[in-house]
Amino acid sequence: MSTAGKVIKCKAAVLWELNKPFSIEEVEVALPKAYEVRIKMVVTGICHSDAHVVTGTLVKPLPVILGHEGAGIVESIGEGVTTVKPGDKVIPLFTPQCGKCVVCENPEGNQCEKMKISIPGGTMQDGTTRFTCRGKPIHHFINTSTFSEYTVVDEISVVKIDAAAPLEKVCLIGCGFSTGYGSAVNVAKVTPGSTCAVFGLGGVGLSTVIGCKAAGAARIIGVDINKGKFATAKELGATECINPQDFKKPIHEVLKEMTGGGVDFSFEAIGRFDTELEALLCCHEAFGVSVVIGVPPASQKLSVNPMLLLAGRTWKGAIFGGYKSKNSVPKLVADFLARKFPLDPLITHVLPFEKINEGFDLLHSGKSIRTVLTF
Ligand code: CND
Ligand code: ZN
Ligand code: ZN
Repeated sequence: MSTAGKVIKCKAAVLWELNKPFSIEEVEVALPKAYEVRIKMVVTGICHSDAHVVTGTLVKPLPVILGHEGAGIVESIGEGVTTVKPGDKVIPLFTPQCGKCVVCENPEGNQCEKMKISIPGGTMQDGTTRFTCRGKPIHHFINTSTFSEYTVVDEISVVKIDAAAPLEKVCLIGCGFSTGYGSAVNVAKVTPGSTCAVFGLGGVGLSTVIGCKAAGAARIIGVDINKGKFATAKELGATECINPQDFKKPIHEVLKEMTGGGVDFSFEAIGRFDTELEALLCCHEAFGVSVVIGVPPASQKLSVNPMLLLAGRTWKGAIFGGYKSKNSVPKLVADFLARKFPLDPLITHVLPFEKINEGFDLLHSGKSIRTVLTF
């Protein structure tokens, strides 16, 4: 029975309050309005940014349906939609590409003016929501809300991908893989023969390792307090892995000694002030580039003396690996199909959607890299 033109009742994971488990609820998903797309989700990954909302590290309005690393099939489209049609395999884009704003028109940068990661948001572009649960409107999350059997997104926040793509794998291109990989190849622009340090070897950091290797780095040093991540990091290209807890001195000093003055490129894929500073300090003071990938705690500040940059260091950051999403995601999917990079080693667990809280427990315990939930 066709669902097009009807309100859909389906299951979704609703976060009602901070620091509480997700509640699997029946929600109503309204019709897509003009320039909107309703998607039947097939799979969704769990990323640490979702967990940051649960803990309040990333401030977003509640109640909310989280999830931003999914893949699905277009169920129906609103008036005026031209870039996707029902039946298309798609990936929702938490960083949209409107194609018209100053950022979209600039060859540099990718944070389209239609979405800012730093503002609460929580609605469609028209300021309203398409989700209702127990009679209450439920907020959207960064244009995606993939923790629902059906979701509605703006057309600028979704892209068609190759019909041959295995959705249970390429969903990672919706966030973790592209964020990490792009941080190495687009944002830092890692050079052949260089030395890199990657702080945090979760789904994002390991994808950075893959990117550093693809860019031809000669040395890739993984840094994590969970030694359980080292084997996969080495499989994906890390040449050495170190645990800061094994050393008495700060880890940036250890890294400087290991590399004769500092690494060429460093990446922080954790989301902590102390490690963001350590990552900055471990890159060479004259030519090092340090990239902030991890989402830092909201409404707190890190005090840094600009002297750290005066000798020539570069400190930068990016969302979604600096990729202009609509242009890049279909190409990344094609590259995956052409076996230019692996995704399988990043997917350690596959669970039915209903076990979403188990998936978050695996993330917090450090036992998983990526858990993919299937609908
Ligand atoms: P995940 O939890 O899988 O990995 C984090 C890793 O960091 C784990 O292996 C931890 O053991 C390790 N770690 C924790 N504390 C320390 C420490 N003190 N020193 C060394 N290692 C430590 O997280 P993820 O890979 O899903 O996400 C990583 C960060 O990237 C997180 O902050 C997330 O919010 C952020 C992110 C950013 C973007 C973007 O567009 N910039 C997109 N998605 C996620
Ligand atoms: Zn734009
Ligand atoms: Zn993410």
